[in-house]
Amino acid sequence: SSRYPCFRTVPETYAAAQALVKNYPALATWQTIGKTAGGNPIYELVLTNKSVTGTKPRAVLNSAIHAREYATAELNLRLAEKLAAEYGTDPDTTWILDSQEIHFVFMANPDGRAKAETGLLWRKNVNTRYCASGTNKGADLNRNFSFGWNTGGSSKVECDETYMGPSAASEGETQAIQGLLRKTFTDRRGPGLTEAAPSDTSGIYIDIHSAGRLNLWPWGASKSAAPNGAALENLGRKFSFYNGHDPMQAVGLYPASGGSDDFAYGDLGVAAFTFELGDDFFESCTNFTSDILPNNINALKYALKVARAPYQMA
Ligand code: 0X9
Ligand code: ZN
Repeated sequence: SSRYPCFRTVPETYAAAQALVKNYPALATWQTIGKTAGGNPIYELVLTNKSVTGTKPRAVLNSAIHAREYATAELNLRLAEKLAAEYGTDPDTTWILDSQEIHFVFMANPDGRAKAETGLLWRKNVNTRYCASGTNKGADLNRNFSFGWNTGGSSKVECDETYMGPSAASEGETQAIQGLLRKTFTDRRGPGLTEAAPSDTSGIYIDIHSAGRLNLWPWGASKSAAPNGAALENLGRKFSFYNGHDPMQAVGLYPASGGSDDFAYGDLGVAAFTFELGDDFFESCTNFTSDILPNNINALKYALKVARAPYQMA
């Protein structure tokens, strides 16, 4: 956008995704996964070599669930563009797209993002039912997921930045992501159960946020270690090797319930991480291009390579 020149707007992002489908029809699919509070569609892009059929392990990469976290959607889109462009020449990428399905949600909160693009420091969705007489309308989508909803670190006050919503998964945006995760990761094993077989539909979920340079893993609402917290920590530390982020259990940032990471891990038994990119919501083009983008592309590519490793055991 003109205000933030390194970060494409909602319509620019959708146009770029549709261009991928047009230019790489053997790899790319663009489809609707749900609707926002304002009635607008929420989309996903799927990348995989469609001529290799059969059940493949999956990865879901989500971004911009918090409206003002600009660098997150651009990173996610740049990764998709890079994977499509280097398929057939880069051996890692060719392996990733032959053997796995990668699901990208670039704009998980497009109404909120469009509002942020008008110059506001917007975080929540734009559900005008909440905070009707105030200005800070909407719910914090990363407090609205149904696993462990309302178990601390989220607000019941409608005008607050971390308003959890009136009930678990009350928001269309939350329902879209939960629905995508449930349909993509069909095991529904929940935490503490058995290791996945390599041929099943498990994989990895990464929710991309900013800021703070952190790689976070569940739990985010409870101080207790996740059932396979040691394996999650091990993987989080490997991501840190690529992106330079500090690795920690999400609760170490602050306790917050109803996050999408805890849902993916707790409800579905999928290895789940939250990346917090960079130092600010508005990164300079220099920081983004020279640091955040290349280092996190490497971390995410590594994540896609190991998505079918037994880390998804929960
Ligand atoms: O508070 C959040 O939702 C995330 N940080 S942010 O500054 N981008 O708002 C962190 C979420 C970590 N995960 C959980 N607490 N479940
Ligand atoms: Zn965030």
